[in-house]
Amino acid sequence: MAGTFEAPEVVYEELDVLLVGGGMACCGTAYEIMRWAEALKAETGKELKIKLVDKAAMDRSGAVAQGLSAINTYIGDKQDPADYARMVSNDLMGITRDDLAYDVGRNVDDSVHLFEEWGLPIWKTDAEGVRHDGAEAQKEGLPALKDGGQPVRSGKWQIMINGESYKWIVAEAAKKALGLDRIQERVFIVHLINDKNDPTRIAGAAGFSVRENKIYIYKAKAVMLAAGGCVNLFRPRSVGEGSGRAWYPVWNAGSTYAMAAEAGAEMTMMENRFVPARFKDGYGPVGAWFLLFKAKATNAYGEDYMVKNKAMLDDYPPYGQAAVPASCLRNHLMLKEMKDGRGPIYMDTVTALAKLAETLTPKEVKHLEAEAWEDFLDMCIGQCGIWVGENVDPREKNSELMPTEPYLLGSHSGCCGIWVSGPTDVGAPTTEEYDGVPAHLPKGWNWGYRSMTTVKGLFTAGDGVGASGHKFSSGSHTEGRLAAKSMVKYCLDNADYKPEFDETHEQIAETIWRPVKTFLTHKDYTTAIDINPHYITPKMLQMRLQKIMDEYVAGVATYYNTNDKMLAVAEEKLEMLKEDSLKLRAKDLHELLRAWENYHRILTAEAHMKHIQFREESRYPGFYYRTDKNFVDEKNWHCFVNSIYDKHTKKWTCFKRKHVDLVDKSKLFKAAAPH
Ligand code: SFD
Ligand code: AMP
Repeated sequence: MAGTFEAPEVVYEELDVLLVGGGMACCGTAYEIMRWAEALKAETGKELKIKLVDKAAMDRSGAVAQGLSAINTYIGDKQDPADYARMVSNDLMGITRDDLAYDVGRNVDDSVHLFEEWGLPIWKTDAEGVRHDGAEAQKEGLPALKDGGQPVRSGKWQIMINGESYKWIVAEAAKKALGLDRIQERVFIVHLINDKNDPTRIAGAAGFSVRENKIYIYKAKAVMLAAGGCVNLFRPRSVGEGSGRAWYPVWNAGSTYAMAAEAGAEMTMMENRFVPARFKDGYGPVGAWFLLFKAKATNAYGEDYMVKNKAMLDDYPPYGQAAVPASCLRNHLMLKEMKDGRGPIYMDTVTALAKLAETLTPKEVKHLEAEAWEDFLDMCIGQCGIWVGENVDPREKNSELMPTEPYLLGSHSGCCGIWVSGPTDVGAPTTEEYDGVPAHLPKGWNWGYRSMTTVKGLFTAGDGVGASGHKFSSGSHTEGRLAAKSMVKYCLDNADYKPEFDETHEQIAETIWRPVKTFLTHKDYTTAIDINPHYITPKMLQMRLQKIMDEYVAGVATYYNTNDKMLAVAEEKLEMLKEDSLKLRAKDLHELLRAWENYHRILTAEAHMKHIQFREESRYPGFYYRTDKNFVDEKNWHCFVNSIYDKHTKKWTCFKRKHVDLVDKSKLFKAAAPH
């Protein structure tokens, strides 16, 4: 359709609440908000106008698109939310918000119970201790989790599911709650709009249809921004023939972080990243292997590097040789082997399956072997292709592991994101007050509405919430639900507020359509559509971004190393790239999507770089190293690093925020040896 663009139609809508995204978090908000909105209508007759907008189709959008094999956060009846907050803190090197983690911990099981009620098959253990997979458990009539049914735990926090249709099930409930009239799919939101009279307030959002020449502008009092994390800001390991393969979903393009930052929201821990250890080339998940199959990872010579290198843990907080070392530290010990030339690293599937066969019945072994395949089929089907293509039978041949390129996210084993208001009833009462109510949380952790960012009316959840990782699918859904309640309260409390935009409809449309105009204006200058001095293709721009991040901001090219000098180079190059992004071209709607995704990636990448530069230590060894400050400095840097972006000057300001433990960490499960 190159060159056949017509001027876009501008569609304008006035709402009370806009939900941006249709992933786990937004599905949680969608489900929950209707309960409060309906109660409000029954009580006052006032009906809130609510709309959910997703760039894709909710049934298969977001990180759970392919399905999952485990729910990684389920507390159950044998541990408590404080244990969960401790685990989150331990895994993220001691700098997390206990209030947020605790709040997720005390509410998350309710979401899991709903998933089961909606039809998600959950593995169960019967009274004799025999495991049944989801369908079998249902057939046998084993009790539901909420009625005391015992899940099959793969790990302390994780439970096994038959989750190929997980997202479908969760989306169906969200759609049913909202009603299809309140849902608009295939609309990509480009930016949020601030209020003309109060720049610290949200007034709406704007985007475009990825199928039709239409620009959508929404006015809203409250906006939920839950558009996932950020993938493909670093050059991936899979290039050329493997290009496009990644662990986290490529369609999570940093929209949450970029749009929140541009709206003026305070960001937190944007230096944090997740570098998952994954099955090489296919990015297959490892959790089930480590936790359910009790497999060990070894260097090329069969040595268990977690045991061999355990003394390396002593240098690091929060607990040195903790029972379960933090994810970054597990990588740190693995990377030692790789850097010293003892790679490749292997998942010892052969020994793990042989050991299981010693204690299990042949039927149980067969079931677990099927699960080994299903784990990939559910979450990462490409890994099955690799096993089949490379003749891998996990009983006979070990598979390589590899730390991947970095990802930015706040819901999995990472904690970058947006600074939000915490729950009002966690923590000890302080001398502070909010609206006459004694505050429970440290100063600056609560300003009335749970999950609201520092921009009034702008809420977030899931990957959007910073300083509190390990929420995963269930915790993200939970956070979406928690936010829903306060969004309705916010609308009630601001019933008379009339949002006014700080830009005109014409300006909004012109900005969004700029890449199209750039293309149409210059396309005839050359005969080769992709070669033109007046514009840059989204693909080329993405490669430039990935090269900068890979080579200067601790990507795989430098074994995750960077330093102050490299960061200064990146700073300059990213600034130029941001300037050049004004020259992005879009020859069709697909490229318009790619253009704006990449713009969001640039801002996210810039935040990441600025935060790493500001934090003068290496807080996450194994995820990244600042070789000029290759240590953890508890005295000066046991704190949050937060930042604010100014959309007018296009500059970031980073600053420290005090970290406080609300949960007693001395109780942490310390053990003699890891694993
Ligand atoms: O194996 C716009 N996750 C796992 N969670 C678990 O509980 N168990 C597991 O087994 C997990 N594993 C796993 C996981 C993810 C992936 C990719 C794999 C394996 C391979 C993590 C969870 O999936 C994750 O924590 C949640 O999904 C996070 O929820 P949320 O809502 O924060 O993000 P989302 O679901 O990706 O949804 C994002 C939505 O935003 C839309 N969107 N819409 C409009 N405009 C824009 N500009 C937009 N940009 C994005 C998307 O379409 C989507 O709807 S394992 O590793 O441990
Ligand atoms: P993954 O497949 O790596 O995404 O992990 C799934 C779940 O297992 C997450 O909750 C991880 O924190 C956890 N996990 C993965 N590997 C390990 C390990 N070696 N030790 C403890 N927990 C792990």
